[in-house]
Amino acid sequence: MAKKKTKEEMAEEDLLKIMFVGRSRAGKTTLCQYLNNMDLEYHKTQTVQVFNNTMIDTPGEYLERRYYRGPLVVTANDADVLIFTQPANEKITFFSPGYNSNFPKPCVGVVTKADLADEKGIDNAIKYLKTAGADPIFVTSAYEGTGIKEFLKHLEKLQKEKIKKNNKLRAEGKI
Ligand SMILES: Nc1nc2c(ncn2[C@@H]2O[C@H](COP(=O)(O)OP(=O)(O)OP(=O)(O)O)[C@@H](O)[C@H]2O)c(=O)[nH]1
Ligand SMILES: [Mg+2]
Repeated sequence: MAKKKTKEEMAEEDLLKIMFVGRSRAGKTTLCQYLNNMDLEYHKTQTVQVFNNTMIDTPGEYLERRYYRGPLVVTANDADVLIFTQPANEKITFFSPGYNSNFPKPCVGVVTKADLADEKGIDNAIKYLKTAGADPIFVTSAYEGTGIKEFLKHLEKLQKEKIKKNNKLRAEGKI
């Protein structure tokens, strides 16, 4: 079997690009930091930020303010997959029902801050994400590292699918 390529060795167009969406302080940047083995440091995201050429981090305002709906959809053009994030310890959501229909892409749900909530809070966050059209949904805590392995495994699967699709297009001379 061929040796798996590192991200640096992979062709740019083969890299799976994921984009995080969620309200301010939902835990998007912390999750990006965790996934990139960085120290978890709080920085308010002021504008779209790209980690490692594969993760697009957006400011919470992009979801919260109607004014930013357009930029959010435009930014999503660069992503293969959207990650809707909903904190487990929040009783409200900024995701409207069927929010996924704004994007012609797979939308995965991530419940964040599971360490701050009880089962009821987690179930509620899952419900909000399901209603927003996210599927599948992972329950995580960047502080405790829970649920991240399952989330990464799913991303790995999507990454393989993207490479397979691109290889097919290459064989057909389309890319
Ligand atoms: N307890 C706990 N706190 C968390 C977790 N993830 C993030 N936080 C905290 O939540 C706060 C906000 O996290 P960020 O990752 O900056 O949130 P964000 O979604 O990027 O917010 P914006 O940049 O404003 O859109 C920070 O103080 C984090 O330390 C978690 O899993 N557990
Ligand atoms: Mg942020």
